[in-house]
Amino acid sequence: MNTQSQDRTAIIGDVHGCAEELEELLDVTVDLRSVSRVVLTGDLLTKGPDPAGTVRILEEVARRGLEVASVCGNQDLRLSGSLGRLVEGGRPRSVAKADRLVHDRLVKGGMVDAAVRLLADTVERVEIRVGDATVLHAGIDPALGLAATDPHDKIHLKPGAGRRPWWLDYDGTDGLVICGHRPVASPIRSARGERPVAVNVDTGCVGGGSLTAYILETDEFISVESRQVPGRAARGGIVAPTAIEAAAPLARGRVG
Ligand SMILES: [Mn+2]
Repeated sequence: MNTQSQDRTAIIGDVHGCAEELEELLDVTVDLRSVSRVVLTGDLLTKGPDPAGTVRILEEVARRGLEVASVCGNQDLRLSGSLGRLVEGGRPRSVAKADRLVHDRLVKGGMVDAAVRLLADTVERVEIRVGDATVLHAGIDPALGLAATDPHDKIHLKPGAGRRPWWLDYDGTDGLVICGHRPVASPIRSARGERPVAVNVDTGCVGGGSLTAYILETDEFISVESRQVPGRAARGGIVAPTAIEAAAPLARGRVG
């Protein structure tokens, strides 16, 4: 089937308040790859330098007529609760210090109400389907599959001691699953033959890595370097993922 070049999807990893990098990555993907739909893997506003700018850029993108939505990250969920309490006049000490900092920056940038709206939309979406692909924040339990993984795990899943990242054990049965949440040095692409089955697009921008978009229809990764390292010049371009082979199919227990 032919995919219209105007109908492409950019799936962007955890932004964490890195507004400049987000703006640059959106410019690159919209201009070079005719992206018209943006899906973010969540964890939008915490940790990084410019949550107000991040909200403003996402609003502008929507005004320009692009479809834009984010799945719910663990930090979006926590921040959404914190902002709700602060906006309703709750005592600052009742929320985590990190969330107070985000709140103060949003106030300074005049974006509190817009951030509350953005997070209200975000926390509603544990996963977003685009064709046969599913975007979610943290991952799935490969032994249970997409449908049977607890929504809490889809948002919070962390490999425990000795537990492997979910994508190493996912056989692709439930189609392509794309996550963020766990920063990696270069994006992860697990494939069965030519077909990608698992992608991690969080390349740790807020920690000095890069911000990456996965172009779903062309199976390409485009990154811009993080500005969170002093003196580093911005540079965008196509990057090669870490390629891994999908796990062998598992015998799954029947549910019901
Ligand atoms: Mn996360």
